[in-house]
Amino acid sequence: MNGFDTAWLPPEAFGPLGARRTLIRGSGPLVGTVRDEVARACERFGGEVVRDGSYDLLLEVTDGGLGAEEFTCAREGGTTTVTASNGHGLLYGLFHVVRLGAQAFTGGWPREVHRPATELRMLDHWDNVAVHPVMGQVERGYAGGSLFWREGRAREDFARVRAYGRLLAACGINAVCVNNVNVHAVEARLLTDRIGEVAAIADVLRPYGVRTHLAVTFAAPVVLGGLSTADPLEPAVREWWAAAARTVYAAVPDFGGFVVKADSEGQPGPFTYGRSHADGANMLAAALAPHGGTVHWRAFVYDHRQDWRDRTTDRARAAYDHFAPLDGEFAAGAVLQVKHGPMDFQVREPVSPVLGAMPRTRLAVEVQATQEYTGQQRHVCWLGPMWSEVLGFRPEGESGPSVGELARELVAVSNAGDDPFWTGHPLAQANLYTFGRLAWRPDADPYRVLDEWIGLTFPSAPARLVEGLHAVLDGSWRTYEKYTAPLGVGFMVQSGHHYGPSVDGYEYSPWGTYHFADRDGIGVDRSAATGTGYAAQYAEPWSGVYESAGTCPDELLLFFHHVPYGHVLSSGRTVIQHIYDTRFDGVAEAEKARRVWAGLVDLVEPAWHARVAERFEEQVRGAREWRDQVNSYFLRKSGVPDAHGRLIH
Ligand code: GCV
Repeated sequence: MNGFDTAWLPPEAFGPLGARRTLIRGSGPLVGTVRDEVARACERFGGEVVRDGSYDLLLEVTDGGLGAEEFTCAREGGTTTVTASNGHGLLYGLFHVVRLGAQAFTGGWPREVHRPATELRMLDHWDNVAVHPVMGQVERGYAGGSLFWREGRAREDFARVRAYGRLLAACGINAVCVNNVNVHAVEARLLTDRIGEVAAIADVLRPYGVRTHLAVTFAAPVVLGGLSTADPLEPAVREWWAAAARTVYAAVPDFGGFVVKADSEGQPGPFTYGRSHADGANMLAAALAPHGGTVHWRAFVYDHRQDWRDRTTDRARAAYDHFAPLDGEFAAGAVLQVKHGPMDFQVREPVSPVLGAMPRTRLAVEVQATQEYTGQQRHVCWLGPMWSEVLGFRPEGESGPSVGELARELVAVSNAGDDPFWTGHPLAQANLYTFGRLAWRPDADPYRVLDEWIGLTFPSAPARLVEGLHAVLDGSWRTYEKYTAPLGVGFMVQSGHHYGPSVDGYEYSPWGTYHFADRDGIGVDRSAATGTGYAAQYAEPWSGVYESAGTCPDELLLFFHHVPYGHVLSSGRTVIQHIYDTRFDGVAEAEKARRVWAGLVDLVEPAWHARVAERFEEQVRGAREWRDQVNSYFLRKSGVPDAHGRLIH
């Protein structure tokens, strides 16, 4: 197992394999971090930090006209040179060298400039300070307790937070929100009398270039300030927030800003006062603006008390209906944080139409690294290919910009906790790393990013291990999709905790998540012609593509259309046969991945290998359960037998 403070630090970059003599020039707090990191690597692997004389690695702060997080890297005459205009860029440059390993000290190459494509690359922690009676300490957390909070307050020992800071810097993440967007009573006070605890965390993350953000409750002026209202247009409320922001910045001078979940799943918001979400967000942006902070205002707003009998309300429409009309009304310091799909982090959803509909709004795309609906870190499910598809989607078709180009920021719900392996399932570390690297460069090839993670995690991995890891991870998202809910229909999970199959688990619930399966067919009609009209929220060509069952991509068919079981997909199979076949295939693929992993036992550190092996037992059990429940349900509903006569119960 990697030590906490040396994870993703393989021996190839320093010592006999890499830099023997490193010269570091420049000053400033993050340059200190670079010095510490290099010193630690040399202590571990060999090599030394020198003050003069010859060197084969130069890390230098120069006045080269580079932006804040940028760096250059070149190799000439046996010396590798990294330059940046400040310590933050230099730190990223150092981690670039670490990623390259021995390759950073081989041959020569001209100066390359590296810069992030997005301004903010953030992890949202859904961590509660106090253990919540239903959600536990980390809402939808599958990696142990919180990294930040323990026994009702900030941890006393921050060694693990420091190690986390360096992991974040190693993959390019520059912001975290340290508490749950569902802000309970104790956590609300982090904004005011408990800000000191936030400041202590910020002090530990700052040397790694990570700014701290805080989730706040919209009702704070009432619940903390004793005001009678939280109306965003009320002067006393605005002054309360301005004063709160001043207190926060006095404690955390580089505080990033607030994250707000308003009018969503029971959280308070501006609707109570007949105000718009732009009114709410702009009030907070105004309070933060004098200090350089921003508010991340979430677009996850929908009616969670829907009557399942009501076919006119469509949860998928909600974010667009609420927010698209507000385009252009948000202040410069307000970022609209939009979930990548219109529903809720399902294994397959179309890309949210909001992302193509708000050109005059600063947008952040939110993905879920924590695997709430993708196996809860008990199943291996590497999400790189899914995120890459989302970021590569072009809302206006081929000639228009991609989501990765439209979004100025990327946010993931964190999958890390105080688990010894960081992420519960050790292979879920790949999701953390991949998110950071895709946030840095949304058009990066996710499979090359996976290679980087493999190189950092398994130093000098022999080809058999690299191939084995790719075999287990590359297709794992599609494998998971195959044995769970079919063709974009989503939500066939057990209610509440969302783990394991329950085909009708949400069918008659108030949450707006239905599949409408009956004896004849399945799916939600979201066409404009006969359904909820959701398909029309897209621009052309997508509105046309999704409108017709004939042109809708197979994998989203049941998201957009209600079709008979005998409907023939573009794959040539009927919907019902697709359901049966893919459930069987998904289980076979999970079983194969388990075998591949077992065959790597001689190449992986025993505790690491054992943890993954144990998770594979559960994954295979779970996949079979999914297969059998889903197939039996649809055989019983449709009465259509499997064309291949396999066992369905
Ligand atoms: C933090 C889903 C999850 C909730 C989560 C919510 C959100 O509904 O199940 O646990 O709340 O998304 O994104 O706010």
